Amino acid sequence: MPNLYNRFVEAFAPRLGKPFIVRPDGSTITYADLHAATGRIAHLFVSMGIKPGDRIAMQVDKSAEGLLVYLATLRIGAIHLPLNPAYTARELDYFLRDAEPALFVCSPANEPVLGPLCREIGVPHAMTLGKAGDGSLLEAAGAMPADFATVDMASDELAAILYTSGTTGRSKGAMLTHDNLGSNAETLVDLWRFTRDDVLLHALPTFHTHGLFVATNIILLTGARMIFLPAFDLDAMIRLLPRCTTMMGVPTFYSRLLSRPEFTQELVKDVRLFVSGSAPLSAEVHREFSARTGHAILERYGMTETNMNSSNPYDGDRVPGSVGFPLPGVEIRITDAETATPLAQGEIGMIEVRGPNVFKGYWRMPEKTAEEKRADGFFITGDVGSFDERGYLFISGRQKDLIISGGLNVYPAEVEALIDEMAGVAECAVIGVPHPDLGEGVVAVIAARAPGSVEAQTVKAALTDTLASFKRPKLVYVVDELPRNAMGKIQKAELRKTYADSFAG
Ligand code: MLC
Ligand code: AMP
Repeated sequence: MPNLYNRFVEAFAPRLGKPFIVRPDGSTITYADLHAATGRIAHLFVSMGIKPGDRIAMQVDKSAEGLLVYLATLRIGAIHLPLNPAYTARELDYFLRDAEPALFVCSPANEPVLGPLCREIGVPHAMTLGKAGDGSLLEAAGAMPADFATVDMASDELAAILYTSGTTGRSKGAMLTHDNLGSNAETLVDLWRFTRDDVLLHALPTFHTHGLFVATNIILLTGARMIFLPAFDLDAMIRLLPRCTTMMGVPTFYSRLLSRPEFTQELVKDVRLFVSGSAPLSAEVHREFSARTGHAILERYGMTETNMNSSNPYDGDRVPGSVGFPLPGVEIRITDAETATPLAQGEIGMIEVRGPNVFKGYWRMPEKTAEEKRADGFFITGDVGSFDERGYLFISGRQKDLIISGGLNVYPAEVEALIDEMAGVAECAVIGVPHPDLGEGVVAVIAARAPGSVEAQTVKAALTDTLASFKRPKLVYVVDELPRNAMGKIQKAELRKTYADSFAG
């Protein structure tokens, strides 16, 4: 039973003829289809020699079939490793060498570049999966039998590895167990009152915790259905929301919906729950949304390493600007970042989390795991916040040097390292400043070696092939020198003030 897939089967078995996925064109994948297709893919993987514990890495455009690959991976006891399609070949090179997958699945269009990369690195198998289910993977799986005995797993064995960048150096693979994912999804089903009658509008990417584990696992655990968009599409969302009972999104989804006059209370009269997370939802958007629709968005707080930690209540006040209460079974404490001493209610400090939701550790980086997990099992999130007198958690900042742009994380250190290497650059600082659509926008401030030695356009162009597009600075400023404090450290806070209005208006 601890295999997460078996938890799903228990929930959806009475619903085999019902849709799991409805595409915008009306076509469906029923639970019976899901079970048969994942059985075929599982047989294919086993026939290729893929074993429990092996990694199956995947960088594909969003598709329902991609979710079937995730589920088949679980069924054979292998480890799902999804990668953002925006990553460049340079970024992929690192992930493939670090994770040493047994199989890499890419989109057919990328095969000419990524097939040879896999051969060079020594990845044993490469297959393709296109947006429409085309490609070699499903073609080969089609010849396999549908019945497959899902492999038993211990609850602390790995189900997935999701890479997160770090404040220094290399990206780290967060290792998530079957129980991390299963326990968290079960808690959320109860807390957010999901039932088989729910219809979720799914417009998030499926390579991150939010769209993959929170949204999809909840639906699988209730035998409900999702209307599944192949990409973020505001027109389609407005068209489809009247058929939905619930939606999950990053704050940008909500501010974009509000930008449309046709987004009204009447349009969403059958929706019972809007959930926001992955980045701070501004109190202003929360209030405007309530005024427009009568719905208080339910904001929750999570991380790749911990799944979901806290949530505003289903019943009761959903407080703008707060991420709510610790989830049942999850402990959250606020500590002094230096001494690790727990702080009193109301005091601002490091947010630490402990519970069945917290990951097993970083892939092949025991020293990094030890740095971020305390001996008593609490994980140091890098987020800073406090509890109010009613027990609501407020996140007031981040101790980690991280930018969250449209719900996607950008670590300045990674971008700075690439810019610092460029000709004519003395040094640079990459900062996040307020962005009306994305929450924070990435800005690079560069000190030139000599007047005219570097140009903003050249820097932007040089990053095109090396860095995923969402990480690239939207604005580049070239200056004579960067502000420093008495210790000689670049003053990023000062730069954030100077460039605060860069995206205004
Ligand atoms: C796209 N672009 C972005 C961007 N998304 N730039 C900065 N930040 C982003 N988030 C760039 C593209 O590279 C492109 O650049 C241009 O913007 C237009 O691209 P697009 O694909 O048309 O953008 P769009 O579809 O509008 O996407 C925006 C978005 C998307 C906000 C809908 O980024 C999104 O779905 N974000 C959600 C991310 C997510 O799921 N996060 C959860 C992490 S899990 P160019 O230069 O090519 O024109 C987590 C834990 C938790 O954090 O608690 O949930
Ligand atoms: P990721 O590494 O992509 O999982 O991003 C996790 C980070 O997103 C957290 O450490 C927080 O900084 C941030 N985050 C997630 N949810 C929220 C939220 N509701 N409010 C503020 N920040 C959030």
